[in-house]
Amino acid sequence: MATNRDIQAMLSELITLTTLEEESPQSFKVRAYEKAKLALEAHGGDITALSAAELTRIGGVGKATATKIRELIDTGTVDKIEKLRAKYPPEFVELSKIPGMGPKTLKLVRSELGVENLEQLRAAIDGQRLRSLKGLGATSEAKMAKAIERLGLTGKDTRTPIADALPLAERLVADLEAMDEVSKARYCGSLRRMSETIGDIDITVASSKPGPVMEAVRRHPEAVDIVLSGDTKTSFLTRTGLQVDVRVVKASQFGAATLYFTGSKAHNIELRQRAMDRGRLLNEYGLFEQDEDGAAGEPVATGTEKAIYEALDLPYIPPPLREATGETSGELPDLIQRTHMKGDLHYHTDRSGDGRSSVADMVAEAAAQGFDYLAITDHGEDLAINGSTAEEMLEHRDVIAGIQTSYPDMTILWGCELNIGPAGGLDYEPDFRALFEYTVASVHSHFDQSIDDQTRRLIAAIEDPTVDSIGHLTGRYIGRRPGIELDIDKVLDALVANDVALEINGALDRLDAASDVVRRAVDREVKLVINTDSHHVSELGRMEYGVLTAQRGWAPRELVLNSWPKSRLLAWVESHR
Ligand code: DGT
Ligand code: CA
Ligand code: CA
Ligand code: ZN
Repeated sequence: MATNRDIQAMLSELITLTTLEEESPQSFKVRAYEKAKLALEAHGGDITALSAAELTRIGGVGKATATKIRELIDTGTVDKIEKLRAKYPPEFVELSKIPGMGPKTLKLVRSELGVENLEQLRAAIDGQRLRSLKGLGATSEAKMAKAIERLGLTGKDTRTPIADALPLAERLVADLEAMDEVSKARYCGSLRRMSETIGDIDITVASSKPGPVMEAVRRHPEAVDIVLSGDTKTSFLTRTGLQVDVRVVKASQFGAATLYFTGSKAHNIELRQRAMDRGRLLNEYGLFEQDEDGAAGEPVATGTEKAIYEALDLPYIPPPLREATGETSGELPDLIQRTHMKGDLHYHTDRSGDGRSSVADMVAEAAAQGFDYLAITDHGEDLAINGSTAEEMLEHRDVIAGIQTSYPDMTILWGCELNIGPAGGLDYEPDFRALFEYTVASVHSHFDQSIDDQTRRLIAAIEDPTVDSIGHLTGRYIGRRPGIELDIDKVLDALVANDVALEINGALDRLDAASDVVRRAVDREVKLVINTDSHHVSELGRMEYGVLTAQRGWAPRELVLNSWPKSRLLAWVESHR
């Protein structure tokens, strides 16, 4: 049975494939699919119950799109997509992620140079064959080589961005947990540790009946290719070639198994050594007393990770910290937790061109999270069609003030997401900018400058007295667009000197600042702020991912300003004005 999510996935694929077919992301057909996708997302209800005629009554959904949606629901496939897939295999589609590889260029390298995949593209670049093509030169060749390198695209062992792997893993876990035979299921591995890219997904299931569980996994709609079919372990590939390993263990050994399969390998080695130092053995089945002959004897702890850590004289170590970077040897910080978060300070409404929910709905959703404060930060005027003029922002202020009266317990700040221009300039006149009650300044353009220029650019924005925080530091999209290059030490020093906060953006394709940057920021006591950057009411769950990324950077509660009580947060904001 197709779900709303399948329909969204189908439309995403149609957008990608049709962009290639029509040789432009601006083509009429591509725009129609994009409009339909946004309209259905905003619609919210169960789409699968609607007829084609009812679908077209949702504004934004055209007749051709409605027919394809019904085709997916009724037959499980869409003929048009099958045809396009045959013409554009996944390894070819993947090339479109490379900056500079627009659909026209892709078509050209395919027809002129026979390039079908990354290996062949690399060879063409190495052989300086790209520069012979119309519209390309030595410079674009060099840029592309660099982009391939920085995106981490490596052909066969391509890693999957967390934004693609996590929703899939959550869905698989939910499907497994729904089975009567399953008592618990959890995704482990690099995904649970919040790595930015994932080699494969590791799922551990607690069940006393592995047979039916393995059968369900083999029949799962995501499993298009079974690579290993065992009694307690099944591995399969998804349509995009991502491998999923599912292992079944006894409920009494679930903790030991999830500990082992969460890794990292280096963390496991430290734990095993610690066990040996205590005359014990640690493996994927549990922590055991060691017999005289060195074999595993009486179990000490097996059922939960917490019990095993305790028996090793360690506090519970949250998965994002399990990287063998000091977590088993010293004190852990008083780590930030999701339950500490008291507000969101980077938040859009449909005042922004790319915002998709009304200000009333967005505020209601924030209040439903129990937030004590909220900063509405729609885009400044320099962001072309997505931005707002000064007059529009003033009207918006009145709208927000009107809504504020209905939420006496939540303080709503009238804010702005300022655009950091190519040389560090910001939107509006300084006097007008100073009116905003809170600002986040971010890079949205000019990704190709030198590291020195980018560093100067960021520091200029940080030094501007109207800036409270820096949003998504590098502007990267994991696996799709490398961010700007920065001298991180200099930027962090400027943040401290100007008491400007560094955002950890919870959008899964951003997770920016990255956890390694966060850890360096924590060393310098840079103030942090964890935000969702929501553009739609469905996006507030990103707070959890932001918090996990902050944990991965060892962020203590004290440094995260939107975990502070309202009075303290407002005093800090006030001190900046
Ligand atoms: P990935 O999949 O490359 O993103 O990274 P992981 O960390 O998910 O690695 P994976 O899938 O190869 O293995 C999952 C976990 O299983 C790993 O984090 C730790 C554990 N593990 C796997 N092989 C070994 C091993 O040889 N020794 C130890 N101690 N642990 C292992
Ligand atoms: Ca893995
Ligand atoms: Ca694995
Ligand atoms: Zn934003």
